[in-house]
Amino acid sequence: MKSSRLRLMQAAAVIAFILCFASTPFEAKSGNVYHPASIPQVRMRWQDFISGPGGAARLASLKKAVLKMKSLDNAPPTSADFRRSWKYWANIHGYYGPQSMDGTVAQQIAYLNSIGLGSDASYYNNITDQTPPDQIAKTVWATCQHSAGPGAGQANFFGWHRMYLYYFERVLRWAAQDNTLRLPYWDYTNASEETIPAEFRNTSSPMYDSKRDSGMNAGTSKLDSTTTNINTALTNTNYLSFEYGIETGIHGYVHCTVGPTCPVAHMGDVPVAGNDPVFYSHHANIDRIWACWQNLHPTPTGAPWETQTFSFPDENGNLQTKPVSDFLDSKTLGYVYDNVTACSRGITRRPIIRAGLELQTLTTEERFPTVVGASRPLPITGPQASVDIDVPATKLRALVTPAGAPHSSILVLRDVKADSPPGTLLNVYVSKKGQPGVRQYIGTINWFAAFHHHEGPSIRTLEFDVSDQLRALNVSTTTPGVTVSFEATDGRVPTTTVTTTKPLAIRPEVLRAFRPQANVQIGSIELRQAK
Ligand SMILES: [Cu+2]
Repeated sequence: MKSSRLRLMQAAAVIAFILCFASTPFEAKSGNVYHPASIPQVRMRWQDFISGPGGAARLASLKKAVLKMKSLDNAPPTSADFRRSWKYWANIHGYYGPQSMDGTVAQQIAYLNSIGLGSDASYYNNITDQTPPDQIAKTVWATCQHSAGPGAGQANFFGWHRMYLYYFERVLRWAAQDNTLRLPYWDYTNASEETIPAEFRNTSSPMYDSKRDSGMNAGTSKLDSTTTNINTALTNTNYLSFEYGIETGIHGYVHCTVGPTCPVAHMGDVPVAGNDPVFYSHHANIDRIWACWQNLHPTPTGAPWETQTFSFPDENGNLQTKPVSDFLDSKTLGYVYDNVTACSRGITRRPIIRAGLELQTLTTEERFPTVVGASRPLPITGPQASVDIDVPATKLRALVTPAGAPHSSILVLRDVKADSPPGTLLNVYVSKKGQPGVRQYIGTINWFAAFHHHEGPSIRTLEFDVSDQLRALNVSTTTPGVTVSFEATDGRVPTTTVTTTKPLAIRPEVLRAFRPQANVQIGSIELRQAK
């Protein structure tokens, strides 16, 4: 029989072990300053990250890490150092090369030339073909995931990118030798933070990238605060619909608008987007938006996407393979977001409904079964286009729920496609039938990840919650339908723009950028009513 002293010592050892390892499910490297922190640290808003006590030290640590990673770009290709390099982490998102699904740099340039965008070929200067040097690289390069849309079983846009940032951040900590370093996020959902943060625009900073829209990089252009408002998106109770909406909405919009345009390097082109330092603060914000949603809605458990596994190298260059389910709670990953309980801009107009988990797997057609009106196919051959949807006045009126009710109606844009990149984004508005001058903004169509030179253009179905817009339009018992209109935009607004309630004229550079030969087509537009 063991002595009580021995049992006490065993218990102490067990407690010490738990204290050391329990807070992270991952392999802790004891003795290393960069082992996954056992106490969650805050991923901060960029402007808080760089200011206040410690701000200068935090920024210095981040810049040191980025410089260190960039210094390893030419490390021996099968070394752990190469797996810690800037280039390697960009290649994990995507790359060009003879073995890449996306083809070579030369093929991308030839594609741009073939569709009349040859003037953007210079953005590919100094971008070189990459070849995975070993089995680890073959396993992890170009593995970025997209969401499959409402009702689909697999959906790991959020899951894969959270894992990607987690391991990237571990490498950052190793590179800075700073166990407290966490990725800051660029919070463009805040209407006062629409300009790319100054550090990323400073040409002598390691955070600078010349391959962006020149106005965005000069700070004379900024994002459009109408497009970056996620108030309505956060009220979406369906996980797959929310994920798809964020990916095809604000996420792609920021890529194409920092651009210079889609599909052009860096941020506008999937295979090379991860080369731009602002990519990681953009995706930290997308990850935070997911955390915001998780804070408001129950995350479904046991969904097929949670058991999917992905592989990344850790800061020691060792391959790690984990299921997405290990990454649902950021606290266990060593970070939490500030402001995660206050993600909406001001007061939301709608309460958050904590919907049952069964709702998470429903398709759009199951959630919004009634088509109250549908349009004819709409070709968009000019920078402005519109189409009417006839709806009996009583049916339209019935869609208008009191302010504060759950979302009651959506607009589904079926089979949105184009032969080649349209050169601009498209803002989408809804108005009373025949009155497109008095319109409500509902969303922006971007073309991030929509074109690949090796395959035809993707055909996407997009959906927009229009409950608040229909209420604001004040449709009456004599309103016989709605008009949906589209207007070309480059997604940017001059920083000197004064807020106005009147629609502004389309700027000349946007008119020049719009490409009618892209032959944008909207298969049909349906106005659908919730169950
Ligand atoms: Cu992205």
